[in-house]
Amino acid sequence: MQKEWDYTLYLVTDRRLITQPTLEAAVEQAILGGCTMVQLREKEVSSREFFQTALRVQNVTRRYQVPLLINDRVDVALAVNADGVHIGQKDLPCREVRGLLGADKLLGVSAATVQEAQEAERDGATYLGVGAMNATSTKTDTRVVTPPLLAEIKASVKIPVVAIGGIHSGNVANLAGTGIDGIAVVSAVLAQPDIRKAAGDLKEQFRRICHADAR
Ligand code: TZP
Ligand code: MG
Repeated sequence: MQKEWDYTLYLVTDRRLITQPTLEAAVEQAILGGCTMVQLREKEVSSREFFQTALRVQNVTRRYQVPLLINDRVDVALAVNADGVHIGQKDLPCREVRGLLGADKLLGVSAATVQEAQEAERDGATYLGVGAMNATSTKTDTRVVTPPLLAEIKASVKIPVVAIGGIHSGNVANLAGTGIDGIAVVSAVLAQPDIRKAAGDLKEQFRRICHADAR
């Protein structure tokens, strides 16, 4: 039986963007500002470096009891006993990942269509990451999801949905009325000079604008 998680402000990491000396320090500031989940996303490091970084970040997330998910790498997630994994449409199939992780771990799947969303739910996903809601230089190989499609995807599944892609304080209002459970961000938090304040402000804004229809 999985517990209820808080998806309100989901931080996805990118070490290229941090404004702190270390990723752990940046993650800690984001959590102090109110981030409710953390996904370690490492695209250009060795398996050993990924593993070691995961342990260091986990030191922080455990201290604040915030779940840590690992992007793509089920092996790294199992090796550090992370709280879950987030996969995309080109990674191992959701059903296989669920089998490897067991029933209790979080399993997030990126989806950009109703069909992908429903397949992921059927195959054992815990939540969906839907986007990209806006063009973003953080990840350039994305498909565009409009707010009406986001609302349609949310309405088509029972599992929580977080929106991702170029979301910041200037455009979060575009997501009002979609019913989403949270927003996932990289640069709007990690690339800011004051990470803690950026997280706090964005969370407050999302709550005000979107949370009324999130549950
Ligand atoms: N998946 C879809 S867009 C994206 C990912 C990982 C990057 C989001 O980064 P940012 O800086 O919040 O636009
Ligand atoms: Mg992936």
